[in-house]
Amino acid sequence: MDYKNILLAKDGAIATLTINRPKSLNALNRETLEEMLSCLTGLGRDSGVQVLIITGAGEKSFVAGADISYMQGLDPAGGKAFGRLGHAVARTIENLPQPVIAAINGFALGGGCELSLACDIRLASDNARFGQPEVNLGIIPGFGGTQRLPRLIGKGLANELLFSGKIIDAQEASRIGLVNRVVSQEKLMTECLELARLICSRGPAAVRLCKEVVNNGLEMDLNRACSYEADLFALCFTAGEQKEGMAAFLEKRPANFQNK
Ligand code: CO8
Repeated sequence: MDYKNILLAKDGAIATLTINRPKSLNALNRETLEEMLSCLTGLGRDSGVQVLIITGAGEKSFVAGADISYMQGLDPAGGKAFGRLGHAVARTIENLPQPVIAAINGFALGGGCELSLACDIRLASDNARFGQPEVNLGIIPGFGGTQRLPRLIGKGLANELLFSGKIIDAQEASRIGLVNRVVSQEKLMTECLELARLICSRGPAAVRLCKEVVNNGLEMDLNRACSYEADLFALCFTAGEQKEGMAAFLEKRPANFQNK
């Protein structure tokens, strides 16, 4: 399917979704979010895709936020609909069976920072900048930032970013746990692809179950979450992957999970 605001590329089992509005620093308007929702829904059903990378076009910006020129004319009903669309995109990313890596190649502000928060893993280039500058526009984050940011980096650090709207650099983002690590701009996609390939070499069903139990388990109390983990652990023993993985270890050879 052809999209106007995003690009989708596939390289074997790795898909890359690029938000492609570089002239407005990849700001998210309604059309872009709708295209993302449609594309992500399709990827979720594509068993040939094992890892998704999300990035922004150009060298300056991942996503500089929701599109301010689109939001300017919204009334409360329009604001709610736009917020709900954003949440649908974020929830779809979280609920995708495949792991999602955010390749943060520049500004990740407002909705851009929030988009990265919905991903499972965040790698940033050294020119990346992060912030939730919404209060500077007279609004609050509406794409999950008030919820996912404190859950990821803790309430105190999140509140500082949310209340001040200040922008931090990639090193600071790494120090506070907002991103996994920082690499040079030139190496960002290579690092993301290397990580994606490593994930693809593991048992695909096991990787998907890991994502499911981490995301759902974090919403439960520890007792229920551990019991849930035990159920999914048991499920692993119904699949050929477990037999192949363990046989390979004992036979001192690399596991081959294809078609297991
Ligand atoms: N929306 C629309 N256009 C944008 C945005 C944006 N968020 N960010 C940049 N642009 C446009 C600029 O208007 C400019 O367009 P033009 O060339 O036509 O004038 C072009 O991109 C280049 O930007 P700048 O000239 O400003 O580039 P600078 O290098 O000088 O500055 C900055 C880069 C610092 C990133 C600056 O552009 C900026 O501050 N942008 C706005 C950042 C921001 O406030 N983001 C938060 C937006 S609010 C939000 O995200 C709410 C989330 C709620 C979502 C709800 C559901 C999805």
